[in-house]
Amino acid sequence: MSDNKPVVLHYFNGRGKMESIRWALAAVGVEFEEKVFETRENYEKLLKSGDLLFQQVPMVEIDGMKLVQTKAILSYIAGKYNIYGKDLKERLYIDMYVEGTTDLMQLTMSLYFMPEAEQKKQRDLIKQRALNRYLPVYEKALENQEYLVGKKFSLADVHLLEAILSVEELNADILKNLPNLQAFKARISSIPTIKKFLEPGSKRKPIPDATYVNTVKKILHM
Ligand SMILES: N[C@@H](CCC(=O)N[C@@H](CS)C(=O)NCC(=O)O)C(=O)O
Repeated sequence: MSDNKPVVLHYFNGRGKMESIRWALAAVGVEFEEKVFETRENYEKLLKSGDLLFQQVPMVEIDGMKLVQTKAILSYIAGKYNIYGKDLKERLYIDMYVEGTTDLMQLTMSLYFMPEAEQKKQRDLIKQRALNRYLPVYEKALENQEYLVGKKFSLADVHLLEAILSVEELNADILKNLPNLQAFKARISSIPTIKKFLEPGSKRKPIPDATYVNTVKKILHM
């Protein structure tokens, strides 16, 4: 089913649900192009094309297919590029860890779309959930382990690094009392493909600003 066409991502010009897909592709060293929509017209054109199975983005053109649903897209990339465990049990753990980091990142993702007055409460919630629910799980899992699952880098690792960075943007010292996660962050950030993605000029998207938030709201009639 493979072809030589480039991988093309269809999304807004910002992080959102697509950012984890950018991270995964970057981690496995796959180049991609982006078709970003800046206006409602761009978005409607894609809607009318019938290429969005559920009339939603992210959409990714890969191997002659037009994939939607973030989880499914991540699983496909992880399976295809061998970062999805060695057996069903490892895959299950990768899925569970990825769902955990997805839930945590959902909190940071929605923060930027909230009215100013509600943001303080959300920031407190993010910190509390990170420290009391999510990060301790990963800290424990990394006790005497280089990677979250098995002895090999997986989708769970790249997803966790993305989540750590998104929480650190709001709380710089969030890893203060989490030594395994500090070491993990340094280790995963130094993997050459990931190191490159972390450098300026990569396709990693910046922290959402007002322009991005307003563009998305306008396009989606939010
Ligand atoms: N379950 C889907 C949800 C996708 C989703 O909610 N996409 C938003 C943009 S981030 C969208 O297209 N919203 C327009 C709509 O739902 O009509 C996924 O994880 O990919």
